[in-house]
Amino acid sequence: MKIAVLGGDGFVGWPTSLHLSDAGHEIHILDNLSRRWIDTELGVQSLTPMDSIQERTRVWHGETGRRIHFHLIDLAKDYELLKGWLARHRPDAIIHFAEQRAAPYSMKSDRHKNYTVNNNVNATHNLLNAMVELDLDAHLVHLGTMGVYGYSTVGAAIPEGYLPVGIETMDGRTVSQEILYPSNPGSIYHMTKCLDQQLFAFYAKNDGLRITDLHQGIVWGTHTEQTRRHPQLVNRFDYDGDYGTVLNRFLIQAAIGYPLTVHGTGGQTRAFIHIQDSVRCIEIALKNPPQRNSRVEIFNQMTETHRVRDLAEMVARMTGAQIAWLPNPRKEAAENDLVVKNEKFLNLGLAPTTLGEGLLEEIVDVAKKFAYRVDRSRVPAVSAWTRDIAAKVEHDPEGRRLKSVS
Ligand code: USQ
Repeated sequence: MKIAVLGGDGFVGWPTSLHLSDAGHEIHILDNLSRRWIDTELGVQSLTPMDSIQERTRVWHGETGRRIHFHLIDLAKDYELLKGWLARHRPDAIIHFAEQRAAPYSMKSDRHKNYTVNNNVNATHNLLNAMVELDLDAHLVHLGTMGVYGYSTVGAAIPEGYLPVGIETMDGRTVSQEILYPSNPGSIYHMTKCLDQQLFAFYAKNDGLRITDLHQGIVWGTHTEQTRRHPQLVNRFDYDGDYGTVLNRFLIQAAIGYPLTVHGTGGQTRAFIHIQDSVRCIEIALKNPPQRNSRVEIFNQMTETHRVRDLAEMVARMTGAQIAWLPNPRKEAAENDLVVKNEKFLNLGLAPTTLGEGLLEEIVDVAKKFAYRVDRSRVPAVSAWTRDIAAKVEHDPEGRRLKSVS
């Protein structure tokens, strides 16, 4: 297949591009490199040293003889460029990762809120619009988030996208319907993924587009089979308070002797998936497209659920790290249960990689190897969800006053 990977320079986009190239597909990465600019804005860098996208694809070609093509395009801003590219290349499938994906970054300021909404919603809409205009029958696979559901405890498992409901009619009958599970975003970033869902539902209904939305949990790990093949193919690995995600952060913190930054009681339960499974799921989704004129296909792309404090205690046991119980910079439930259905991927052959498989040590080893690149002052999460909360988040675990509230 000829596959366009939008956002193919990012944390999941890059290993997905390698995985699919390895499987024999023709890969075209479209990316505006915004993630690299955001590193510059925040004054942070990936724990792992990353080469330019051109250098990465050159090394891949040298290793495998396979070419990955790169096109510098901003989906949100360059509609005509995107449309022109799609008209010329007419890919069989499009994987859409090209969105700002960090909740804390999206909550940093009014400017960051605007950027996240404008970037994410316009990128998705420009793409759908161009596909219809060009009569392009490509299968669109989108990286959504488990966060569209919210994490509330309702005593029932979260279904894969759709919820059966009974609606009472005016003449006293009950009609059954399946609706999108009520969205309940916890950040501006998560809200943009809820808006994406509405765009997909409309374009599938109105124009018959074939769309799969993958509601992914928190990704952990860094290497995949392909990124291990050469030091310059290494994936990016974020540890800072905006882009680092919880388990990877704890592992890096343990490696550099920094207290593990648990927010609140650590009672938040979240869904997780290893990066290797993430790229496998995307391949499975590509092989199982929905029919034209059917509703959006939705998969829950996660393999396990864990409570944040259990993860911290596990990492502390494994490494001897200290735990810092910090005021929570986010507005979220202090404690929640989470049960998620994920039978669709399991039935299609996914064999989950779980936390107990020795991969945690591998991440600590990677973190130790590159510990010299870590700026400890960028570890605390300083982005507060409201002004009231900002006033409470005063010091980092090492006792320094945080800049954002000074
Ligand atoms: N947390 C801590 N300490 C930390 C970092 C986070 O206790 O140092 C807590 C947070 O308060 C939160 C939980 O851990 O309760 C998860 O935070 P996270 O930063 O790991 O994940 P999140 O902000 O939800 O976002 C990440 C990805 C996003 C993806 C989402 C999937 O950045 O792109 O969509 O995970 S999900 O969480 O299932 O919605």
